[in-house]
Amino acid sequence: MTTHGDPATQSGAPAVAARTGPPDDAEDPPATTGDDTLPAALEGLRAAIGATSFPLSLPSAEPARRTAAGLTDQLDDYLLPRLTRLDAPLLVVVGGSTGAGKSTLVNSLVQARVSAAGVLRPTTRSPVLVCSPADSSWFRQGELLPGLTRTNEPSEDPGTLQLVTAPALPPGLAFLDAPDIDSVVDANRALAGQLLAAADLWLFVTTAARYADAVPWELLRSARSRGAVIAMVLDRVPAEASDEIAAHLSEMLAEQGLGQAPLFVLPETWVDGQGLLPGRVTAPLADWFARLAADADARAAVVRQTLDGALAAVHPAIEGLADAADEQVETADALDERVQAAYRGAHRTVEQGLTDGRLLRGEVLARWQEFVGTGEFFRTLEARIGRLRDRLIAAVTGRPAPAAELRTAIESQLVTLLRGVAAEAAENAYTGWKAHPAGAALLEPGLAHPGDDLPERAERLVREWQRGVLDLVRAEGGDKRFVARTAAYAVNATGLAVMIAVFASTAFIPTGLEVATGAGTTVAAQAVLQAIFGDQAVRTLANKARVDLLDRVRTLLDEEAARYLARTEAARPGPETADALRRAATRVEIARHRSGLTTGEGDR
Ligand SMILES: Nc1nc2c(ncn2[C@@H]2O[C@H](COP(=O)(O)OP(=O)(O)OP(=O)(O)O)[C@@H](O)[C@H]2O)c(=O)[nH]1
Ligand SMILES: [Mg+2]
Repeated sequence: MTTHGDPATQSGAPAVAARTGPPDDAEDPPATTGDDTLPAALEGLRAAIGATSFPLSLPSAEPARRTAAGLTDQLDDYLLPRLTRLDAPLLVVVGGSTGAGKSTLVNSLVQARVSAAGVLRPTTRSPVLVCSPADSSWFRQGELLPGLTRTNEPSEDPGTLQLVTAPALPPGLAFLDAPDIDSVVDANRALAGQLLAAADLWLFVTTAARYADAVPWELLRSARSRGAVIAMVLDRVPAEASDEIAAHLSEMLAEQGLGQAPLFVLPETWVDGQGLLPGRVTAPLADWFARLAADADARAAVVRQTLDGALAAVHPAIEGLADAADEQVETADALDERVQAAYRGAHRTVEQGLTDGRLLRGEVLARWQEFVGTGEFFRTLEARIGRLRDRLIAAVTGRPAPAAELRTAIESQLVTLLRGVAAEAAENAYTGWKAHPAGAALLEPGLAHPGDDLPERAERLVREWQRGVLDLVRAEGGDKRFVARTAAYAVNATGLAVMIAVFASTAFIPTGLEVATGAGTTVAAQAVLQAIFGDQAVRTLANKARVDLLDRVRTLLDEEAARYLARTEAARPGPETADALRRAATRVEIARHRSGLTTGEGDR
């Protein structure tokens, strides 16, 4: 009645043991001392993974986060404890779809109802580990799967591991009945994956009805790629379809590179009053495990193969993590560049505004002409300009001295320009990020506009610059020809002239001057500007004042850009992260080869 696949895999010692040769430790002694040991290398790897994060929302980020979490779990749950106790009992994790009969099979193999089997799906929600009483202290002490709280009672909490002993089970072998792998319950699915990663041997249970489902095959492929030792159970197979289904499943296994995995085909049958399968149905599987339990070398070979396979899979997995970390850094750089380009553009606009005369229009121009028109300006200047004075004063009707008004006009004109470019830059940076998924995820609406305190800061900037110009005139103008040495007003007037010169800093007079005003004042203003620009000393001062203004504008815009850059900075992995991962993985690889674990099976 009992049928199963390739009988060759089930004769003598378990087939998996036959495939793994003894470790070649004649040349390479197992590493046990110093920093080259596998445990030390794995601790280093764990730290390197812990130092890595993938905060930017990229397609590679979520898989990388999962891989990192999975690797960390596997290091803690299995690799590190297993390496320190290579002789610990072999753990068979029973996995598969819900209702496949996993719990029923485990109960039947240990001949006791240790794990509830039932009609409600899913039944098993928290793992149940059954071992020989002799092995219970190892599993209870919690080296393996340290994150799961040990309990003696059945539990629904996926954070617990129920421990049961079964006298029928020989020492050296334990079964872990896992929740279903394709559960609708998220926690079940995650836990099943974690448990399988802690298995020395995967016992994969599927049914005649479900063996073609996709999820199990995905898991099997990943197990295979990790070099885990796998055995398959095809459960509840109707007698008439047995050959056909077994052949088809064998074919599928071969296609997936799992042709070597022992396959046990269990016929559909009735469970007894205890919910156990008849002994004759489970006999081939029970025998296979009995031989494994009795053969310490075979068990050690299984452990080595799975362990080495898992270690061999570390390097490619870490390579993927390192690439994802690099991508994070590159993306952060690219996002930064979008912001910097927007604010560079803003700075350029201000620079242009200082050369194309646009600041010399409207109010500033009107105030300048008033200012010049009073004649007070000229009293402060040297004779060369002074010669113009009489002529100009005649041309310009006397008006109150509007130095303060000119200064205010300059301030408001500059502030308007700064607010404009800051608004434009914020919008451009916002659009630039919005167009990138990782950028969009970092945005918040306020970033589309300049910072709340920008108007205030712009005003302060201009006032400080104006004060700076006056300081400059005072410091440098003391022994210059054009400043009357004593008059405070001269400093003020020259300062304003310097500011105007900054606004038209090429030695040309903006055309706006002509259109904006009546002929008389235009002549005056123009003449004065020519006189001013003709003066080397004023030009020098104007250049310094211009550089100073642009420096301050740069600082202001940098502060604006910082609102964006702080976000990428917070998200950016350190530049060393990816290299640290790669170095740690290389160290593991070297330690693995030196450890004597390597059988060749893991080097796929
Ligand atoms: N007739 C028959 N019923 C079976 C067989 N194996 C399991 N069952 C029944 O199928 C139902 C599900 O079996 P379980 O052992 O609970 O299945 P499971 O894989 O542990 O399910 P989850 O814990 O939900 O993942 C139970 O009612 C079992 O009694 C079998 O070979 N024949
Ligand atoms: Mg179950």
